[in-house]
Amino acid sequence: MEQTFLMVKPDGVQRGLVGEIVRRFERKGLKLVAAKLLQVSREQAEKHYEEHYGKDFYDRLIQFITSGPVFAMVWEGDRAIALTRAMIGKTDALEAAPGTIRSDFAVHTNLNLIHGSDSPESAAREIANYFAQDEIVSYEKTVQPWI
Ligand code: RTP
Ligand code: MG
Repeated sequence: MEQTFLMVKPDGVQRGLVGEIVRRFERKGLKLVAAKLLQVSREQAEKHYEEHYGKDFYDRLIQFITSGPVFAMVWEGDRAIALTRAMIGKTDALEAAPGTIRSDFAVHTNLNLIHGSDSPESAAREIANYFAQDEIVSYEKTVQPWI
């Protein structure tokens, strides 16, 4: 069982797409184990995007992710990291496959609505950047054996 960190970015919150995005992962059959609306701090943003430090778009990323509230979540399930990345779609909306979140709702690479962890290591690091251990809920979902 894998956990992944997903975050509706400030553009998704402003556009009222939190419900639509959550709905997709719920219907897929993944399990929501933590969620909250928050304002990303400068320190959290730098940790979040440390792999992009020094790139020409780094400052824009930090500015954007701290520009308004985000909806942070932890989802759990078999192969949750790869599945949610596939549902999110490629970084550039133009390359994202039809039916993915970015293809269906995004126009620009820098306003691409949602972040998803890309490996178990980044998931662990990102979950710890936004959630305390006691904010992650452990529970049985009775529908799980049917998925
Ligand atoms: P994310 O981390 O947000 O889930 O997106 P991703 O894995 O698809 O893309 P990543 O390579 O991690 O890049 C993080 C965010 O930086 C912006 N970006 N801009 N060439 C560019 O101008 C460029 N490349 C990346 C995107 O907003 C991307 O989501
Ligand atoms: Mg990434």
